Amino acid sequence: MPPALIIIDIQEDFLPPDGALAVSDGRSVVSSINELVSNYQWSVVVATQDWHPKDHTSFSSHHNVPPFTEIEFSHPLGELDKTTGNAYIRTQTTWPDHCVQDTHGSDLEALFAGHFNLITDIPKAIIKKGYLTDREYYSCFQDVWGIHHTELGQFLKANDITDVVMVGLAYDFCVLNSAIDSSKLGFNTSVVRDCCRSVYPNNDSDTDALYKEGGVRLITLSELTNH
Ligand code: VGL
Ligand code: ZN
Repeated sequence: MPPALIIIDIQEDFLPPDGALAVSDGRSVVSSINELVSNYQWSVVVATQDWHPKDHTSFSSHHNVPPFTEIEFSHPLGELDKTTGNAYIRTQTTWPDHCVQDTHGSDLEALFAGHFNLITDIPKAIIKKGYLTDREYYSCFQDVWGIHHTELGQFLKANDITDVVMVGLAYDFCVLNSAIDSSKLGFNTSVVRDCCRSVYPNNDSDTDALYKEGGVRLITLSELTNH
């Protein structure tokens, strides 16, 4: 059974030169990913789409702070802190407004024209995340509190997937959290590192370690055989 290919957040807002949250050199992964879609054998192909309402809680504008400010979040349905019994508090980055629903910045159709859009012989899915206003999503499986789950886990299980290959943006946020969750869910998970780019590339060696701790295999395009 070939693996599932999961393409994370290839959207204009994560791409230079004009993306609101442009990941440096991000555009260079688009053509390799399109080739991956067309030239390799997959059981299913999934594209994820960061899809925020315009007043989303992850936006710095929502909190009247400058972008990239770290602030504390809790959620009434989130887990409780085991020592205090109060709502668990998570420190999270606030981002420039990005991937607002139905804007050019959140679009992925144009980027996949002729590749993802032309798949007709295997199941494919677009999985949206981040559409609930009051919570952040980095993983394409669930929000950061683990309360709401997208339909991705079900889609993979319904298609008898055992192995998952992930690529996309950003290596240190959504790809990282998605890959760790994929591994936790029992999928044998690999990330094609040269088809990813980071928001903070200077921290890549720390990020690599987080993947390894999460049981995720890091590979390069050249190691991916044309199965
Ligand atoms: C992402 C920050 C905010 C990502 C999404 O796709 O990595 N990062 N929203
Ligand atoms: Zn986002």
